[in-house]
Amino acid sequence: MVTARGENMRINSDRLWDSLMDMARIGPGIAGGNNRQTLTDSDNEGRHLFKQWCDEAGMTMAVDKMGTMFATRPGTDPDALPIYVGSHLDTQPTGGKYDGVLGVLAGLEVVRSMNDLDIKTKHPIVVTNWTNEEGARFAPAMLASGVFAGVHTMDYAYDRKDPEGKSFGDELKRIGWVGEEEVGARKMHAYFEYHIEQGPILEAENKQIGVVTHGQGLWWLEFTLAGREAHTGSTPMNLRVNAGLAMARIMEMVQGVAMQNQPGCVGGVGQVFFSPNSRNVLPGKVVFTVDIRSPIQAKLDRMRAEIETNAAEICAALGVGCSVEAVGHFDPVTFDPALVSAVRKAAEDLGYSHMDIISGAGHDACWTARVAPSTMIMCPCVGGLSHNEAEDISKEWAAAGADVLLRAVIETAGIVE
Ligand code: HGY
Ligand code: MN
Ligand code: MN
Repeated sequence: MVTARGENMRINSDRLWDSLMDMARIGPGIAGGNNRQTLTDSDNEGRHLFKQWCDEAGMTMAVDKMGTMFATRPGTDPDALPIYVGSHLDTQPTGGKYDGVLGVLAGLEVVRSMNDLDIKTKHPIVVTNWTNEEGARFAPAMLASGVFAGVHTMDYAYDRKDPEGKSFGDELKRIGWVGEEEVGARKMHAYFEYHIEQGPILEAENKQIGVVTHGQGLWWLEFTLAGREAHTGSTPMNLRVNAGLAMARIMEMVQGVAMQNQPGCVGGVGQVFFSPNSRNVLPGKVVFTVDIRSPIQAKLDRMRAEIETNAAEICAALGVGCSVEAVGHFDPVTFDPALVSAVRKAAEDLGYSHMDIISGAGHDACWTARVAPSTMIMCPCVGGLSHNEAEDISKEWAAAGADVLLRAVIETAGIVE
């Protein structure tokens, strides 16, 4: 039980907000957000700032071979497994200031506040920055936490290429963040991830806290279509082998499959590569990734099957070659009921409005849930907008979720008088 001393326990919201704004200055975007993609020089700069702050808070930093950062605040029982609090500092190319960053810096703020309040806990606390959560530069998303959970091998991860052909392993070495620690060697008592909702529900329902019970499952299906390069002007319509047209029809079909399977699923395309990508050449090759998600396993798998079957028919009708590779996947996840209850109780004790919610986005917690009790806390974001430089939250929303994180973590870590 949190003792009387903990009754009015709150984080320092000014300090949290200042840290968010300081981190946002690293890897600025072009429209007020961030472009601090994984393993870039700006990611490196953000990592060093986070390490400096952790050192100042008296924590000990360890780094594993995927570059994930683990900053430890000791507990009173050296044999007790730590409580982890984390998320990610890498952003999308046109990312916001809060996606991932809020969870890492709120974890730091939890430790800073425990230091201020001179709170000792039985279990150590470990604040975590997972490498390459976004999967924007190197697919798939949640790559380092996936290796940590035993879903991917490190060789697979090191070999992932970015659009310029650079490998994850080479880039991690280049920025100097290949740690000593074997990935997944450390064990967790529990894992908490605080994150903006990245959807419209909490704001629309006027709730301060999302008590996250589940996470959607996901497939990333990378289609490679083979057309025939030809002149866009002199090639008669009946002689075209048009991979671009096939892609357009597949994108329309994906929209239709998602709409036919409502409620509780989404489908779309965010990344397309045309080759040779010349205005007056019909594409010889088109590569694009279909992103489908649902909290319902059967629906997710049915949609995948339907999309792959329909895509093959669309391409056959146009004489376009079609191959597909799953480049990202995780099943729907159920978070740990005891930790979910700790989050709900913390919100109630603090007097914050709250509701149960399913995470629409993927998070590192979706993988840690395979190896340790895990859960998430969410705060609203303006208009539900994320993966957009205009992503925005209020200082009050940020602080409320961090207060809940502080209380839930301490409740789980066990205060020692
Ligand atoms: O794709 C996701 O849901 C996360 O932003 N990586
Ligand atoms: Mn995120
Ligand atoms: Mn994201």
